[in-house]
Amino acid sequence: MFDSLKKKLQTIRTRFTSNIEEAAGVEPEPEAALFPEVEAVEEPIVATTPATRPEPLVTEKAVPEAQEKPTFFEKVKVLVREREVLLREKDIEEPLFELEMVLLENDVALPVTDEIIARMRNDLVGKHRKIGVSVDDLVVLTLRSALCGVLGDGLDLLQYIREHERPVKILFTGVNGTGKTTTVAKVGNYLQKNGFSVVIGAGDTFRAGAIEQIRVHADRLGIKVIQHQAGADPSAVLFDAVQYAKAHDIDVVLADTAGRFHNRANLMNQLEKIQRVMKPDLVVYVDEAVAGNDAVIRADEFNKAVGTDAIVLTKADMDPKGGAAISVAHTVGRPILFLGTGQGYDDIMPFSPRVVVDELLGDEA
Ligand SMILES: Nc1nc2c(ncn2[C@@H]2O[C@H](COP(=O)(O)OP(=O)(O)OP(=O)(O)O)[C@@H](O)[C@H]2O)c(=O)[nH]1
Ligand SMILES: [Mg+2]
Repeated sequence: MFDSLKKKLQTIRTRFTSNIEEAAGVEPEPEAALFPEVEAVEEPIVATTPATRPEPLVTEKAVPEAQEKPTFFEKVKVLVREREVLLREKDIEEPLFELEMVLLENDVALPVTDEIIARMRNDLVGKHRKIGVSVDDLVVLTLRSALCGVLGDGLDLLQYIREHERPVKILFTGVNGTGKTTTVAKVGNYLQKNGFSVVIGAGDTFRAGAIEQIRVHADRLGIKVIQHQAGADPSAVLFDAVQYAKAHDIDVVLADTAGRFHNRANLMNQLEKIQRVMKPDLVVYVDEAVAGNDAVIRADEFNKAVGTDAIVLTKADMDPKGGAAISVAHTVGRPILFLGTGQGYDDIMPFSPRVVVDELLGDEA
């Protein structure tokens, strides 16, 4: 997942680190003032040449004192740990530009890229930054905070369901073939495993074979499906699914729908009708991570057309770039709920910005 971006970020980390180390190196740090005895340690080393050795007593006297003092290596370590550096724009201009290019190449949307760069600049430039044991720590910390800043908070579906009146009604929308039906099945499986009862509404009455497809998934998972015949009004199907849930104390209704593009007026009107009739608690927009910027643009258009409460990005397992995952929440202003990570029922990951950033900044295997 996101391997291309991950590799590039490793390179960028190194670039930032070496630039900051360089900047720290030219800073007139008060090393001598902090540890004046560093010089005194160096003197006897020079004095060991037999021709210039003045008084052997100097080294003998130094031995008991040296035992109480830190060694030269320890002093240097402390110096590095204690060092503060004031970074200027020009110190990190180059790696910032490289980071910008890497993000854009990996399909991170332009405004989101700008936001990440601005956060990095704001965190690093013109401030006294303490350089820890490793400069890389500082870089990772800053990059982590910039990425988390645009990823938002995610949405914990289990907590959402616990806190809401049952049945919680979730409507899945999106363009054709992105993984809506598979996601409905995966989410059903995930909720059942977490102790919630589920019913699925077969709301795609449009595409041939769609009802049969969701039925096969649901049968495998032992989930009840409410269905009408092909061509029926999806609002009626989903209304029935909600009624069934109410009558049987089912916790969650998952509504599958036909794929549609936001500019197909009749299909979007149909979606609005579904919303009026079913009154979903959550409208979840599903798109595929591999679509990159297209997915982000479509998600935004869908949100403007019919509203969106959360986003699922499928096929993250096939996406080396990660641009959509990084951009979509910030662009649409709605959280990512899950990432789809494969074709199996368990291949779904509740979206946690922290876990995604760990994955991106983790050390390469
Ligand atoms: N690798 C991978 N494949 C996925 C994932 N999610 C769905 N797919 C595959 O994507 C294809 C389309 O999935 P569907 O669930 O039928 O997509 P849909 O959005 O319901 O399609 P329509 O109903 O035709 O609009 C199937 O082959 C799925 O197995 C995922 O997370 N990873
Ligand atoms: Mg489908």
